[in-house]
Amino acid sequence: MGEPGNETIGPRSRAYNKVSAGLFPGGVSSPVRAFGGVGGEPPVIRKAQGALLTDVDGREYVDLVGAWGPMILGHGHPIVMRAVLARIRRGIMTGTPSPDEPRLGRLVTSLLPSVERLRFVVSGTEACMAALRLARGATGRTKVIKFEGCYHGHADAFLASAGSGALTFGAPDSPGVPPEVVAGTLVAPYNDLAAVRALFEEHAGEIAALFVEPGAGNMGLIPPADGYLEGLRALCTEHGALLVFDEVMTGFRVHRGGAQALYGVTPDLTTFGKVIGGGLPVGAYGGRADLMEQIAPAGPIYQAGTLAGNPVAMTAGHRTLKVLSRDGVFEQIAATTAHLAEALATQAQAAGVAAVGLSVGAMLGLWFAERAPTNLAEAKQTDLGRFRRYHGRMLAHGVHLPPSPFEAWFVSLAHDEAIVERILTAHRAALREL
Ligand code: KE4
Repeated sequence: MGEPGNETIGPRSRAYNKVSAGLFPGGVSSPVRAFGGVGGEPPVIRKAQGALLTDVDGREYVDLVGAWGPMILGHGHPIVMRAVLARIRRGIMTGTPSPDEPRLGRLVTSLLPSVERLRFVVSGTEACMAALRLARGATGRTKVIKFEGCYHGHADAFLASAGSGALTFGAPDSPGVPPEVVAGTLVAPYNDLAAVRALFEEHAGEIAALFVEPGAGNMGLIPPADGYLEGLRALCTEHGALLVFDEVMTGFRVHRGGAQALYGVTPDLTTFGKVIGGGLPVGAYGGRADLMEQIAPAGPIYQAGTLAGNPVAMTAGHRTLKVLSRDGVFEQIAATTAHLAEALATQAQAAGVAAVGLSVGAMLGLWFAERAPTNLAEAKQTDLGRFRRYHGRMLAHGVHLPPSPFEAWFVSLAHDEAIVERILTAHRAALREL
């Protein structure tokens, strides 16, 4: 938990946080929720509706976390809720084939033509872990390239950050990850094609796959530079490595067809999470049929999961994507996001605060800096202290931002003009108090 004394947090939130601190590491179910990146205590949220959260003390916040991406329609969308509640009444889980899996699967493949086959799992971590095993099994190679600041879930092989320098073997960035497990994880700076070319040349014939967030959201929002994704595609093709787009966050969020549709670059495999489940636990990996057919039981590469394809989760994901696919819906959310990013930046500059606002589809980034960073090293050079103070002041003024400068903000269909005005009013007040 962060520093005590955050005046925004009411007594009931404090009481819940105290009990949780005695039960869960850091008092939370996932580290970022503990507010360690910004200080203070998190409000304990008991209700969410539309763009609003209400905590256990009855305090209301405009939500820009959006469950870290899934709630792109806002909380409690009537079409999603009606279908989910009806599905629950027909049974929660059977562990057998259901009509709900092919219904969602066909919708996903219709939105992303590169996904000829897919497999549902229950988290983005599981999707990325399975995609790596598939890439290694299909190519007979073991090494993998990832990028500083990109996050592909907490499977051991991905918990590697660059050691000293940029072009180096991964060094574990968590105790419990044996060095040998990340010895084959090669780490390079984002948006640097020369660094990737050098890795492929140095490890010729040994690299199974390159994993990339085709729009980075785990070091703050950092879009791919012009030509970057095309360059990665060409290098992977040239060197016989699989290009894996981790679209857990960008999928259906930066474009209804994901970053691969937005940028026109086709990966060999794609991983999904978040929006694909509409807030219920769904992940997926998919891509070329010749690769996916190597997954058990069709092929020898093993992956399994008790709750995979949960019909209720399938239903939440299906209705979320159906509504998102309606003409004008995605465009409306993207337009709101772009307007908000622009207004946040211009109002900060008017207040004499250096800030850059950017948006990619329905993902938003606000940097306290003169220029938008293009990689993790530059992101770390932005005014992180100012973000910490700003986060606390925005919370005090009723806007719940992701509690870290290294996260993207998530806008939803429920963020209407009135909600946007509430955000900007809080923004102007917070800027005065920094
Ligand atoms: P999950 O296992 O958390 O469902 O997905 C892992 C993952 C994989 N790939 C990308 C691009 C991701 O953004 C994520 C998870 N994102 C974080 C938010 N930065 C989840 C929030 C959390 O860890 O609590």
